[in-house]
Amino acid sequence: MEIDMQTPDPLMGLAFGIPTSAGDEVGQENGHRWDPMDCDEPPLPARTALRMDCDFSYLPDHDEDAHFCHARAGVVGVADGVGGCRGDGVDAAEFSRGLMANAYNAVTAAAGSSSGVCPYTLLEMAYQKTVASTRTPAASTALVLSLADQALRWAYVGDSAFAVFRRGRLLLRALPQQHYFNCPFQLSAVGGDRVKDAAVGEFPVEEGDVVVAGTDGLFDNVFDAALEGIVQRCTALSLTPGKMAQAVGRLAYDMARSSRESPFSAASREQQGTNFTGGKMDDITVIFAFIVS
Ligand SMILES: [Mn+2]
Repeated sequence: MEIDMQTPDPLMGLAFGIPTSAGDEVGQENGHRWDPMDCDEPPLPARTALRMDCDFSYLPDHDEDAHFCHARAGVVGVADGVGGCRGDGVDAAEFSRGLMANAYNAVTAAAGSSSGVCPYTLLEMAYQKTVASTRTPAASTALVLSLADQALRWAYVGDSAFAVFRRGRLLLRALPQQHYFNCPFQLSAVGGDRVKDAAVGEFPVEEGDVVVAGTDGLFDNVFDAALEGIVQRCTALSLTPGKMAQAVGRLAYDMARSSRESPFSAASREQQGTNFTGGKMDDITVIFAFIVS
Protein backbone atom coordinates (compact mmCIF):
# COMPACT_ATOMS: atom_id res chain seq x y z
CA MET A 1 0.00 0.00 0.00
CA GLU A 2 1.35 3.39 -0.95
CA ILE A 3 0.87 4.85 2.51
CA ASP A 4 3.00 2.09 4.01
CA MET A 5 5.75 2.57 1.47
CA GLN A 6 6.11 6.22 2.34
CA THR A 7 6.17 5.78 6.12
CA PRO A 8 9.75 5.82 7.43
CA ASP A 9 10.61 2.27 8.58
CA PRO A 10 11.65 3.17 12.12
CA LEU A 11 8.22 4.69 12.68
CA MET A 12 6.05 1.85 11.43
CA GLY A 13 3.92 0.62 14.29
CA LEU A 14 4.61 3.61 16.47
CA ALA A 15 1.46 5.47 15.60
CA PHE A 16 -0.64 4.00 18.37
CA GLY A 17 2.12 3.95 20.94
CA ILE A 18 2.03 7.68 21.31
CA PRO A 19 0.03 9.38 24.05
CA THR A 20 -3.06 11.11 22.79
CA SER A 21 -3.99 13.19 25.80
CA ALA A 22 -4.05 16.94 25.46
CA GLY A 23 -0.81 18.72 26.25
CA ASP A 24 -0.32 21.19 29.08
CA GLU A 25 1.46 24.50 29.57
CA VAL A 26 1.52 25.19 25.89
CA GLY A 27 1.45 28.72 24.60
CA GLN A 28 -1.65 29.21 22.54
CA GLU A 29 -1.66 31.85 19.93
CA ASN A 30 -4.77 33.17 18.35
CA GLY A 31 -2.74 35.69 16.47
CA HIS A 32 -2.37 38.98 18.28
CA ARG A 33 -2.97 41.64 15.69
CA TRP A 34 -0.26 43.75 14.28
CA ASP A 35 -0.75 46.74 12.09
CA PRO A 36 -0.21 45.31 8.61
CA MET A 37 2.05 48.31 7.99
CA ASP A 38 4.53 46.74 10.39
CA CYS A 39 5.49 44.40 7.61
CA ASP A 40 6.94 47.31 5.72
CA GLU A 41 9.41 47.93 8.50
CA PRO A 42 12.72 46.23 7.89
CA PRO A 43 13.23 43.27 10.23
CA LEU A 44 15.78 43.59 13.02
CA PRO A 45 19.35 42.93 11.90
CA ALA A 46 20.03 39.23 12.06
CA ARG A 47 22.47 37.91 14.65
CA THR A 48 22.70 34.67 12.75
CA ALA A 49 21.03 34.38 9.41
CA LEU A 50 18.26 31.82 9.71
CA ARG A 51 16.67 30.01 6.86
CA MET A 52 13.99 27.42 6.38
CA ASP A 53 14.37 23.83 5.24
CA CYS A 54 10.91 22.48 4.43
CA ASP A 55 9.09 19.54 2.92
CA PHE A 56 5.60 18.11 3.00
CA SER A 57 3.31 15.09 2.96
CA TYR A 58 -0.09 15.18 1.29
CA LEU A 59 -2.57 12.34 1.69
CA PRO A 60 -5.69 13.28 -0.30
CA ASP A 61 -9.16 12.05 0.53
CA HIS A 62 -11.38 14.25 -1.66
CA ASP A 63 -8.31 16.20 -2.83
CA GLU A 64 -9.26 19.76 -1.99
CA ASP A 65 -6.24 20.82 0.08
CA ALA A 66 -3.48 22.87 -1.55
CA HIS A 67 -0.11 24.05 -0.31
CA PHE A 68 3.34 25.28 -1.24
CA CYS A 69 6.80 25.30 0.35
CA HIS A 70 9.33 27.86 -0.86
CA ALA A 71 12.46 27.13 1.18
CA ARG A 72 14.66 29.81 -0.36
CA ALA A 73 12.16 32.57 0.38
CA GLY A 74 11.27 30.96 3.72
CA VAL A 75 7.55 30.89 3.00
CA VAL A 76 4.97 28.13 3.27
CA GLY A 77 1.25 28.17 2.58
CA VAL A 78 -1.63 25.80 3.31
CA ALA A 79 -5.25 26.01 2.16
CA ASP A 80 -8.23 23.72 2.57
CA GLY A 81 -11.11 23.90 0.13
CA VAL A 82 -14.29 23.84 2.18
CA GLY A 83 -16.43 20.88 1.24
CA GLY A 84 -19.78 22.52 1.91
CA CYS A 85 -20.11 23.57 -1.71
CA ARG A 86 -18.92 20.25 -3.16
CA GLY A 87 -21.22 18.91 -5.86
CA ASP A 88 -23.63 20.90 -8.03
CA GLY A 89 -20.82 21.15 -10.55
CA VAL A 90 -18.64 23.09 -8.09
CA ASP A 91 -15.00 22.12 -7.72
CA ALA A 92 -14.45 22.69 -4.00
CA ALA A 93 -10.70 22.80 -4.62
CA GLU A 94 -10.79 25.73 -7.03
CA PHE A 95 -10.40 28.51 -4.48
CA SER A 96 -7.80 26.73 -2.32
CA ARG A 97 -5.66 25.96 -5.36
CA GLY A 98 -6.06 29.47 -6.72
CA LEU A 99 -4.95 31.02 -3.44
CA MET A 100 -1.87 28.85 -3.16
CA ALA A 101 -0.88 29.18 -6.83
CA ASN A 102 -1.16 32.96 -6.72
CA ALA A 103 0.73 33.15 -3.43
CA TYR A 104 3.48 30.86 -4.68
CA ASN A 105 3.86 32.82 -7.91
CA ALA A 106 4.20 36.07 -5.98
CA VAL A 107 6.79 34.55 -3.65
CA THR A 108 8.76 33.26 -6.61
CA ALA A 109 8.65 36.68 -8.26
CA ALA A 110 9.83 38.39 -5.06
CA ALA A 111 12.44 35.78 -4.06
CA GLY A 112 15.77 37.46 -3.51
CA SER A 113 14.37 40.59 -1.92
CA SER A 114 15.96 40.94 1.48
CA SER A 115 13.11 42.15 3.67
CA GLY A 116 11.14 38.94 3.98
CA VAL A 117 7.60 38.26 2.91
CA CYS A 118 4.67 39.74 4.85
CA PRO A 119 2.15 36.89 5.21
CA TYR A 120 -0.82 39.24 5.53
CA THR A 121 0.11 41.20 2.41
CA LEU A 122 0.78 37.99 0.51
CA LEU A 123 -2.57 36.50 1.53
CA GLU A 124 -4.44 39.67 0.59
CA MET A 125 -2.73 39.81 -2.79
CA ALA A 126 -3.36 36.09 -3.46
CA TYR A 127 -6.99 36.55 -2.45
CA GLN A 128 -7.50 39.52 -4.78
CA LYS A 129 -5.87 37.72 -7.71
CA THR A 130 -7.92 34.60 -7.11
CA VAL A 131 -11.18 36.55 -6.88
CA ALA A 132 -10.30 38.35 -10.11
CA SER A 133 -9.81 35.09 -11.97
CA THR A 134 -12.72 32.95 -10.84
CA ARG A 135 -16.42 33.15 -10.13
CA THR A 136 -16.44 29.89 -8.23
CA PRO A 137 -18.62 29.78 -5.11
CA ALA A 138 -15.94 27.53 -3.58
CA ALA A 139 -14.37 28.67 -0.31
CA SER A 140 -11.11 27.94 1.45
CA THR A 141 -9.18 28.36 4.66
CA ALA A 142 -5.67 29.76 4.24
CA LEU A 143 -2.45 29.96 6.22
CA VAL A 144 0.77 31.69 5.23
CA LEU A 145 3.95 31.48 7.34
CA SER A 146 7.16 33.29 6.59
CA LEU A 147 10.58 33.53 8.13
CA ALA A 148 12.00 37.05 8.27
CA ASP A 149 15.41 36.85 9.89
CA GLN A 150 14.69 35.89 13.51
CA ALA A 151 10.90 35.99 13.34
CA LEU A 152 8.28 33.58 12.18
CA ARG A 153 5.34 35.61 10.91
CA TRP A 154 1.87 34.35 10.12
CA ALA A 155 -1.53 35.18 8.77
CA TYR A 156 -4.36 32.70 8.66
CA VAL A 157 -8.09 32.48 8.15
CA GLY A 158 -9.84 29.38 9.43
CA ASP A 159 -8.57 26.13 10.87
CA SER A 160 -5.43 25.45 8.85
CA ALA A 161 -2.93 25.81 11.66
CA PHE A 162 0.67 25.48 12.77
CA ALA A 163 2.76 24.63 15.80
CA VAL A 164 6.33 25.47 16.81
CA PHE A 165 8.53 23.00 18.69
CA ARG A 166 11.80 23.82 20.45
CA ARG A 167 14.03 21.04 21.74
CA GLY A 168 11.10 18.67 21.28
CA ARG A 169 8.62 20.67 23.33
CA LEU A 170 5.53 22.32 21.89
CA LEU A 171 6.05 26.04 22.32
CA LEU A 172 3.35 27.67 20.26
CA ARG A 173 0.14 26.43 18.71
CA ALA A 174 -2.16 28.44 16.45
CA LEU A 175 -5.79 28.30 17.53
CA PRO A 176 -8.32 27.65 14.77
CA GLN A 177 -10.84 30.31 13.84
CA GLN A 178 -14.32 28.88 13.56
CA HIS A 179 -17.88 30.21 13.54
CA TYR A 180 -19.20 27.04 15.15
CA PHE A 181 -18.24 23.40 15.32
CA ASN A 182 -16.72 22.16 12.05
CA CYS A 183 -17.38 25.51 10.31
CA PRO A 184 -14.06 27.33 10.00
CA PHE A 185 -13.61 30.93 8.89
CA GLN A 186 -13.22 30.77 5.11
CA LEU A 187 -12.35 32.99 2.20
CA SER A 188 -14.31 32.96 -1.02
CA ALA A 189 -15.06 35.11 -4.04
CA VAL A 190 -18.69 35.41 -3.03
CA GLY A 191 -18.66 36.70 0.54
CA GLY A 192 -17.89 34.97 3.76
CA ASP A 193 -14.91 35.97 5.87
CA ARG A 194 -12.34 38.51 4.81
CA VAL A 195 -8.58 38.61 4.77
CA LYS A 196 -8.84 41.37 7.37
CA ASP A 197 -10.35 38.78 9.72
CA ALA A 198 -7.06 36.90 9.56
CA ALA A 199 -5.19 36.08 12.75
CA VAL A 200 -1.75 37.61 12.35
CA GLY A 201 1.33 37.65 14.53
CA GLU A 202 4.99 36.91 14.85
CA PHE A 203 7.21 34.90 17.14
CA PRO A 204 11.00 34.83 17.58
CA VAL A 205 12.45 31.53 16.40
CA GLU A 206 15.87 29.96 16.87
CA GLU A 207 18.07 27.56 15.01
CA GLY A 208 16.77 24.05 15.65
CA ASP A 209 13.12 25.02 16.00
CA VAL A 210 10.68 22.80 14.15
CA VAL A 211 7.55 24.32 12.62
CA VAL A 212 4.65 22.05 11.67
CA ALA A 213 1.86 23.42 9.51
CA GLY A 214 -1.18 21.59 8.22
CA THR A 215 -4.86 21.42 7.52
CA ASP A 216 -7.55 20.14 9.88
CA GLY A 217 -6.91 16.67 8.45
CA LEU A 218 -3.81 16.81 10.64
CA PHE A 219 -4.92 18.86 13.63
CA ASP A 220 -8.39 17.30 14.00
CA ASN A 221 -6.85 13.82 14.07
CA VAL A 222 -3.63 14.24 16.05
CA PHE A 223 -3.57 15.62 19.58
CA ASP A 224 -0.85 18.12 20.37
CA ALA A 225 0.77 15.69 22.80
CA ALA A 226 0.93 13.00 20.12
CA LEU A 227 2.44 15.46 17.67
CA GLU A 228 5.00 16.44 20.28
CA GLY A 229 5.83 12.78 20.87
CA ILE A 230 6.36 12.02 17.20
CA VAL A 231 8.45 15.17 16.70
CA GLN A 232 10.70 14.00 19.55
CA ARG A 233 11.06 10.51 18.08
CA CYS A 234 11.71 11.81 14.59
CA THR A 235 14.29 14.29 15.92
CA ALA A 236 16.07 11.50 17.81
CA LEU A 237 16.28 9.64 14.50
CA SER A 238 17.59 12.75 12.69
CA LEU A 239 14.90 12.41 10.06
CA THR A 240 14.57 14.92 7.25
CA PRO A 241 11.60 17.32 7.10
CA GLY A 242 10.08 15.15 4.39
CA LYS A 243 10.34 11.95 6.41
CA MET A 244 8.94 13.69 9.48
CA ALA A 245 6.01 14.99 7.44
CA GLN A 246 5.37 11.46 6.17
CA ALA A 247 5.49 10.04 9.69
CA VAL A 248 3.02 12.61 10.99
CA GLY A 249 0.82 12.24 7.92
CA ARG A 250 0.73 8.50 8.58
CA LEU A 251 -0.28 9.07 12.18
CA ALA A 252 -3.11 11.39 11.08
CA TYR A 253 -4.17 8.89 8.40
CA ASP A 254 -4.38 6.04 10.91
CA MET A 255 -6.16 8.17 13.50
CA ALA A 256 -8.73 9.28 10.91
CA ARG A 257 -9.63 5.63 10.35
CA SER A 258 -9.56 4.51 13.97
CA SER A 259 -12.33 4.50 16.55
CA ARG A 260 -10.09 6.18 19.12
CA GLU A 261 -10.69 9.53 20.68
CA SER A 262 -9.43 12.34 18.42
CA PRO A 263 -9.36 16.12 18.75
CA PHE A 264 -12.33 16.06 16.37
CA SER A 265 -14.41 13.67 18.47
CA ALA A 266 -13.46 15.49 21.68
CA ALA A 267 -14.58 18.81 20.17
CA SER A 268 -17.73 17.19 18.82
CA ARG A 269 -18.63 16.05 22.31
CA GLU A 270 -17.73 19.32 24.01
CA GLN A 271 -19.29 21.66 21.48
CA GLN A 272 -22.22 19.61 20.21
CA GLY A 273 -22.90 17.09 22.95
CA THR A 274 -22.49 14.11 20.62
CA ASN A 275 -21.00 10.81 21.74
CA PHE A 276 -19.09 10.32 18.49
CA THR A 277 -15.65 8.78 18.79
CA GLY A 278 -13.04 8.30 16.12
CA GLY A 279 -11.16 10.49 13.73
CA LYS A 280 -12.08 12.70 10.82
CA MET A 281 -11.75 11.43 7.27
CA ASP A 282 -10.24 14.30 5.33
CA ASP A 283 -7.39 15.42 3.13
CA ILE A 284 -4.23 15.50 5.24
CA THR A 285 -1.59 18.13 4.49
CA VAL A 286 1.50 18.21 6.71
CA ILE A 287 4.43 20.61 6.22
CA PHE A 288 7.60 20.42 8.28
CA ALA A 289 9.90 23.42 8.28
CA PHE A 290 13.21 23.26 10.12
CA ILE A 291 14.71 26.56 11.22
CA VAL A 292 18.38 26.27 10.33
CA SER A 293 21.33 28.66 10.07
MN1 LIG B 1 -9.94 19.64 5.78
